[in-house]
Amino acid sequence: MALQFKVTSITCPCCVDTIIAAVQAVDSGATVTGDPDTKVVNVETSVNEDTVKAAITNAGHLVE
Ligand SMILES: [Cu+2]
Repeated sequence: MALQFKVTSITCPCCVDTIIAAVQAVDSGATVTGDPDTKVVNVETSVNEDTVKAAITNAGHLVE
C-alpha cells in the first residue's frame, strides 16, 4: 500500500537516508522516498501503517 507521512524532524538528506534504512529494516521490499524541504515521506510497502510509523519513530524521528 502507499503511505504518506509528515516527518517534522527531518532536517537534511541524511535524515531521509536514516528513515529509508529504518523502514527497509521492517520491509526489505519497501520503496521509500523523502523530501528534506517538505518533510514528506512516501512509502510503498506491504506492512501496515503502524509498523512503518513505529520504525520511523524508533529511528529517532517524529511523525506528525
Ligand atoms: Cu539529517
